[in-house]
Formats: sequence, structure tokens, C-alpha cells
Amino acid sequence: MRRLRLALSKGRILAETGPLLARVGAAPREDPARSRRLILPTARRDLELVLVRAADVPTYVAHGAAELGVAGRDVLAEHGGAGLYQPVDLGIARCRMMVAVRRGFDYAAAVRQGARLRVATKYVQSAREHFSAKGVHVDLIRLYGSMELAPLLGLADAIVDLVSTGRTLAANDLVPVEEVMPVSARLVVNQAALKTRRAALQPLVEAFARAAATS
Ligand code: PRT
Ligand code: MG
Repeated sequence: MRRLRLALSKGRILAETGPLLARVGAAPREDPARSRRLILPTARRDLELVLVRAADVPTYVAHGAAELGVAGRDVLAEHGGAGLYQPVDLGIARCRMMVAVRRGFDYAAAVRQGARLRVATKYVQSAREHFSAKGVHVDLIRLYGSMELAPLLGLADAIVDLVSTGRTLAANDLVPVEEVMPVSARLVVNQAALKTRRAALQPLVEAFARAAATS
């Protein structure tokens, strides 16, 4: 049988998963930040890493092209999670998904008045659920990045974006007004693979859970 594959994205997910990989004995055998290879062997002969875009991790794992993956709750919420187990909250790449508006915009009044709010975001599913649970009518405008620009240019009244230090919002004259959800990265597993390759996968999932708990 082929090696197990773990899909993850370069950048902060890979950086913060690195120590966990080392703890489960699966440190990459070449430096992923420097290598141009997209499939990397690890110190474990039964596991290789597959480097994909953050938003593509659930897709690779749900289709079984990788048995395992590491993805943020934000990304999983947009994907929907069908075909995936999410057995371990790794507690890494933490941030908060927030509603933010231009400084001076009276968000509470806008919500109270019940007028339609124009909301720009990359996280349309999460935003839709959030505002619908509050009974706020919104027009969602889908963007792929640089959401901070939308209120400044009059494209939207509000944005839904990830906030960590808050510096990006502040630098663009925006203020967070409401939390949509706390975000951290999860270990995800293909549901079918957990049955067909349980003997190999279960101990690995448990090792990640222990590594995350002791970090
Ligand atoms: O960059 P790329 O287009 O390839 O994909 P990506 O942006 O989804 O990947 P990456 O590596 O930037 O983020 C991967 C995951 O990290 C996300 O899916 C989140 O689960 C998690 N994460 C944690 C974050 C942040 N913190 C974060 N602060 N992802 C993005 N940000 C961005 C945020 O969107 C905003 O632009 O950082 C900016 C805000 O940071 P502060 O510190 O100024 O508040
Ligand atoms: Mg990014």
C-alpha cells in the first residue's frame, strides 16, 4: 500500500505544524520553505507531506488524494466538511474571524435599523450563517483577498475577515465589532480511509493529539 499523505499549506500552517510533525517523528526530510517540491518525504517511512493551497486542503482529503490534512476552522467552514473527520484541534494558527467596519460607522445602529448590510468577504458561508442567526439581512460580496479595502472604497459596509494582532485592521482605519468564530487549525482525516487504513491511521491521529496536548 502507498504511503499515507498529509496535505497542508506553506506559510503559517506549515510553520506551526512543524514542531508537531517533529514530535510525531515526521519531520520533513528537506526544508519545505526552500524546496520547490510539492511532495516531501518525512522521517517516517509511512508518511509524506503534500503542499497545497490552504483552501484546497479539505478538497484533497475529502477526495482521498491525501488521507490526512491540516486546515483552519475558517477553511473547513467554507468547505462544509463532507467526507472529513476532524478528530484533533491542533490549537495552532489561532486567530478570530471577525466582523469589522470603518472607524465611525455605527454598526449597532445599522443592525438595529434592519437595513440590508453590504458585507464583503472571502468567508461567505460563515458570514451567511452568522448574520442569518442574528436575523440581519445582508448582501454578501465575495472577494478573494484584501478585504480591508472594501469599506474604504465604498464597496461594502462591513467585512468578515481573520484577525490576529489587529494591526491590519487598524492600519486601514477599521475596527472589529463582532466575533464570528474563534479559529484554530484542525487535523482532518478522510472518512473512508479511517476505516480501510485504520491500523496505520489511528495511531498517527493519537500521536498528533498527544503532540498537540503537550505543546
Ligand atoms: O495565502 P494564501 O492565499 O495561500 O492562503 P491563506 O491566506 O488562506 O493562507 P495563510 O497561510 O495566510 O493562512 C492559513 C490559515 O492560517 C488560515 O486559513 C487561518 O486558519 C490561519 N490564520 C491564523 C490566519 C491568520 N491567523 C491571519 N492573521 N490567516 C490569515 N491571517 C491574515 C488575515 O486574513 C489578515 O489579512 O492576517 C491578517 C491579519 O493579521 P493581523 O495580525 O494584522 O490581525
Ligand atoms: Mg495568506
